[in-house]
Amino acid sequence: MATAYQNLSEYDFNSVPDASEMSIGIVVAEWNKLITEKLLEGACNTLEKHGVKEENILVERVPGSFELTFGAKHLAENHNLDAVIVLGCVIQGDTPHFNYVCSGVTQGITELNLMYDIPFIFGLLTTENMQQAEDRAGGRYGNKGDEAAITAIKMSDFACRLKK
Ligand code: DLZ
Repeated sequence: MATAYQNLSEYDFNSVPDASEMSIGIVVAEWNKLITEKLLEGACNTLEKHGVKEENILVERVPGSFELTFGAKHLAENHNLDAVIVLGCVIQGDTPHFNYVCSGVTQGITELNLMYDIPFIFGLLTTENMQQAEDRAGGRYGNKGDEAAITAIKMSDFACRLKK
């Protein structure tokens, strides 16, 4: 959770493994596109900063966050990837819809992590309002996309090391 104590874009550069041989899939939700495109930009920039080649970053878009699980599963099944990141932004409204979408994605991504040998990274903003989302999409609390990219690199390195 990003707070004044934890900026999403701050990390120790040297603690991140070399990612020049990694292939990473990213599924992005089109709902709240102004936010999710910023998450995507952050994720791609951060992956490339750590060596991932542009041609080894596979980006696919789905209509909303609820579809992220399906999109991530299909990316994993049809491509040779080291990790899949999902990026979305669910903003609380007047109905309980927010809760259903958030718990659907959380459960879906958890299940994918149990089903497959590659990590699925949860880059979903779940906020009360647009300001909180902006604060976490390149605003004062950093960018959730950066955090998701670093996590993808670390977890795919983790999976690779334990396989040997
Ligand atoms: C329907 C809906 C609503 C109300 N809000 C959001 C949201 O804040 N963020 C988001 O990513 N998607 C939202 N959606 C769309 C659902 O995720 C999904 O695309 C539709 O319910 C169709 O399955």
